[in-house]
Amino acid sequence: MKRYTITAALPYTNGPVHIGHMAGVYVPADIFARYLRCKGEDVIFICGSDEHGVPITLRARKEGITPQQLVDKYHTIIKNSFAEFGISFDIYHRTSDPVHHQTASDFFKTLYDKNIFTEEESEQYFDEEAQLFLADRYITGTCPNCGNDNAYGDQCEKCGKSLSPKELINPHSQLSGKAPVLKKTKHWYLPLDKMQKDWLEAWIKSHDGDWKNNVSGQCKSWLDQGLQPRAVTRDLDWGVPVPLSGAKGKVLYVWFDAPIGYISATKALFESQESGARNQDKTTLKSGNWELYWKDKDTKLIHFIGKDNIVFHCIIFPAMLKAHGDFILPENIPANEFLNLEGEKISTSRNWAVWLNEYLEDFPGKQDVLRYVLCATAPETKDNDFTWKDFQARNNSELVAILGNFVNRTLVLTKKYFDGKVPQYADLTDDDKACIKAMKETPALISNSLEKYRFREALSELMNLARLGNKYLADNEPWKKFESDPKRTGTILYISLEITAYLAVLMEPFLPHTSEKLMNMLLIEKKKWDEVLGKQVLSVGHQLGEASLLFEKIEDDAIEKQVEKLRKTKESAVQSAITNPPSAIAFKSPTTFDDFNKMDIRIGTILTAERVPKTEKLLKLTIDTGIDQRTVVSGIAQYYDPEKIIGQQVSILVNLEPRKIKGIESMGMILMAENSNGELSFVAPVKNTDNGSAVK
Ligand code: B3M
Ligand code: ZN
Repeated sequence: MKRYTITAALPYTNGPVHIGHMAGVYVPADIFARYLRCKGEDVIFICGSDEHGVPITLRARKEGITPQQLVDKYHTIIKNSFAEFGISFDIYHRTSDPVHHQTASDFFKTLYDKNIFTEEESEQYFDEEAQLFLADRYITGTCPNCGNDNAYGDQCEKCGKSLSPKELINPHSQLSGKAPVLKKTKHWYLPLDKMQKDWLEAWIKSHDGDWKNNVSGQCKSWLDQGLQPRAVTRDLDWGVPVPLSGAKGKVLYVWFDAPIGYISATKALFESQESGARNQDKTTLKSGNWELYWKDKDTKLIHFIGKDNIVFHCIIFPAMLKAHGDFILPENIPANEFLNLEGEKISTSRNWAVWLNEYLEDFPGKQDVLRYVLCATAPETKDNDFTWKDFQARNNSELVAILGNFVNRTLVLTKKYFDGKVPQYADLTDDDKACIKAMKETPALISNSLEKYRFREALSELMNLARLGNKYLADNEPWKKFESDPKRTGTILYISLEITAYLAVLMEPFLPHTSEKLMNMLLIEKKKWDEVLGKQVLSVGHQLGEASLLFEKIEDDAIEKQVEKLRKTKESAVQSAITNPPSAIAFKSPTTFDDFNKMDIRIGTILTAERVPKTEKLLKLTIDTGIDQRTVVSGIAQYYDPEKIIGQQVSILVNLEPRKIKGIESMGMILMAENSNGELSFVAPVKNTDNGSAVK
């Protein structure tokens, strides 16, 4: 193969990414891309934000902001946390970008001009009050399969069945809450039924054995049911407009435009490279042009995804690519299963997740610990569970006790006996030779596993090398020999140092931050694997740099904090179920008028508002209380845009003790009404009232 195009699923931009996404998609994809680079392969690693689709418009509506504002917010959060975590995309693009709109639009037009689509007029649900057709998640109702009352128009999340809106019992609109009516509308369909017979089924079957079992299995069950024509347009105002006259108010279906996002990101990568705009120190410049990475048959296209995206990447996108005619088809789609958290399904809506951006805040500098744990427990063949206890144990008894300990002992002893210079070796024993042999075999073992997408196995081969080193040191005890036999001590440390250097090189795809740190300690340069492995990495007499610990122990209190955070999430879910039951309303216990009177609540007006940096929820407000102007920090950023609330009147508790929040002194508290979904809105006078007016 001449080159590789590696893609990682484009995350929906309606929330940050969590450990489930990381373990299933981004960590393995990154390991793979880094591995290929280490081998000197020509590779591009592509990702970006998936910014269209109904969940985004609904979420924006809920937050009272525009879809563009919503995606801008999460695009930035996601992009930054990927970068900080060391996910080495060559580009992190976005589907609201004009390059993407143009590419997706052209793609559709090509298929249209080739007469690929069928056009069909059908009756679809329409909300008369909102004057909108109700695509996918705009409509909910009872699942015909399991009776779940909150099934969506495209899927029931309880039983997993994929649905069409008309199958829902008792459908109602997410916009008005009313029952929708049926109205005629026209859409364009990709004739998957015909394609199945023509080539698709045969193509998928030709990959039996090289695609993972879970992937082939899902494809087979889709094929067995018989593929149906699939609508690729929607009546919606957020997305890529359908580029046809007579298609006003219609956009491309999000799953039509999103995978084209991989192509537009590639175009954007080369465009920015040509204009010199790209940060060029991160990854090497690519040669050629974007088309080579998508159209040349010597390119291997590999999609990293989660299991819920299999049908789109194994069936629909290949169908689109083939229908277009110019493109290569994916070589492999190593989809993973799901990662659970503390025994329960990760859920964005229930906030049952470890969010990457929060992890990075809570564990600064510990990117590689999470990378390690997520790779070691990756849900490769079945769903798997992440627990904080296991996270701690893997850090303390694997990274610290095995890898870190071996490297540290080796470097410290070399410093002590040989002034930090690589010692001379001589008279290798059988044990030495066996050790060197095992060391030299490790790269091939790792490569073998990675090329089969067995990331856990690959990582354990790496750790086996560290284990081997530890055992070698323990068996040979160089610290007991220096006095009597410095020559032997030198040989033992030389071999230990070679293992350390091998580890530094081989760990790069898995633990890139640690690899860099260790290379700095060894004072060696990052090189392609073939240039160093199998040869002598460290020359005798080479001066090593300063040693420091690679990993540190994670104490119980750090773990307890995380467990506590999850416990609170659960408690607030239970609480909101108790305090917000549909019928019974639980009030707080009685209080006195005097107690109430202790609170000085006034009407004030918001003069300025800005986000508190590095927080998701906090706004810093200046309030005119009629008596003074003061700063208040308020946890409302998810519900109000700072620009839009200037001039808003609020109720403020002015005699609350000042509190420091994120280093800002907050003088009072804004009163908010919280509904059963935990959404907040201001409690304000119904007509404009003088600032300073008392609320009693
Ligand atoms: N946005 C779906 C997901 O995050 C998605 C993938 C698009 S890949 C082209 O599950
Ligand atoms: Zn169901």
